[in-house]
Amino acid sequence: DNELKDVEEYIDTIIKNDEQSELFGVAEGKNVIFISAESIQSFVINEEVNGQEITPFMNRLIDDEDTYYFENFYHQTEQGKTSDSEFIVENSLYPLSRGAVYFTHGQNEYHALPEIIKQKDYYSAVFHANNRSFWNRDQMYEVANYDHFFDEEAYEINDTNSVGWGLKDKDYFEQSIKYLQNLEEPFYSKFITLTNHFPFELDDEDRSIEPYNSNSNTLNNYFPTVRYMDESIEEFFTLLEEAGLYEDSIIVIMGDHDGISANHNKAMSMFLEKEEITPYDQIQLQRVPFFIHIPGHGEGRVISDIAGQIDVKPTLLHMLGIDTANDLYFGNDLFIEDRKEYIALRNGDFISDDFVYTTGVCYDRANGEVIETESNLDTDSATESVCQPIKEQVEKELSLSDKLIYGDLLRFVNFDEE
Ligand code: GP9
Ligand code: MN
Repeated sequence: DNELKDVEEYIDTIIKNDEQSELFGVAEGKNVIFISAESIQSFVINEEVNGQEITPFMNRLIDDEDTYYFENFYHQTEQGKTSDSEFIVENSLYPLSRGAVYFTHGQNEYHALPEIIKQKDYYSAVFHANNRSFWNRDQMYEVANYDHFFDEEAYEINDTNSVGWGLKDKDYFEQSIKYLQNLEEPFYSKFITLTNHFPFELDDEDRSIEPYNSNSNTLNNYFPTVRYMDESIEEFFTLLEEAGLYEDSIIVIMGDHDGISANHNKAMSMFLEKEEITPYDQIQLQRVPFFIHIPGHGEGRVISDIAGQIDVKPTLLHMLGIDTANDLYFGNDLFIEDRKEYIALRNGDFISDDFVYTTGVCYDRANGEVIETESNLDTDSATESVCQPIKEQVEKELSLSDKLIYGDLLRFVNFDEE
């Protein structure tokens, strides 16, 4: 119907183009190991607390010639938190502005990544040591066409190997490897870590660095659990090598969403050595790490272009050598030149190549200076505004994504695989 036509036309004209990425097919036939890293924000990367490096492994990974690291990559989640990030990555659609789309629209039809890669005979599995119905994952994973979900019942969980939300990340990766080794190849596997989750509890024996010292225990305890997750991922790399899985895989690491909310801004400003956390800073704090590690590739680098979770699906599909001409999505392949010039956050805020727009104010992205305030954005002089046209485009894009979801419109699309 008409709404679907609107979406298709928008995507054809605004989102997609014919440019083929230099990395198209680079991971063809390889396994994909996707690590959803709980609550990690980019401000901890290449930083120290009490004179100690917070993420030594990830910092080294950035310098590795096999790694692409995106330093201006934003999470785009809302109330659905981890599940929103999963939804964005699987579908390259926006989550909803209220509630969790995993719950509210779990009956829809989607055209998710695990389903698409079946055309290249990929087997797909999720590893997460929590109850399978949490975030309605059991239903959504089926809808997304994952072949298997290794939930908490696949793991041995007891008092000594758990903390906070459950199984400790190091034990989780250790116990996962036997399952991974037995998957049909090529596989797409998603690992969702848990230890670095609010309220950031950790046993002394697992604490390699000391907490920070501020008025926020949340921020204080965040650093040791981030470090623990960093170590657990390092150990996972070693396990993959020992299992002979490393060479034939690409490893993606993505922060799912922020871990430290604006409630802790006083402590955060102390840590960042800033007088205050402005709305501009608050947006910049929504950056999460994004790594694509391709063993043996040798051409990795740090990429500064703005990027977001919405871009992950087309990027990965193209790396796997899958054409997306018939797919519907709102992101761009991160390895093409000609991309959208903005990353839309779910509340209508955005980051563009030049601007950061939030709380009705348009900031210079380069230095955080105020360029325009609400008064000259929303008036008749809007035609002269630099942020207003992008703001309107972002609103349109979000509403088209919403239409797809509210109307369950993907059920009318013939994606015509193979
Ligand atoms: C729960 C875990 C954390 O299974 O993924 O969820 P969150 O609270 O971050 O959305
Ligand atoms: Mn999470």
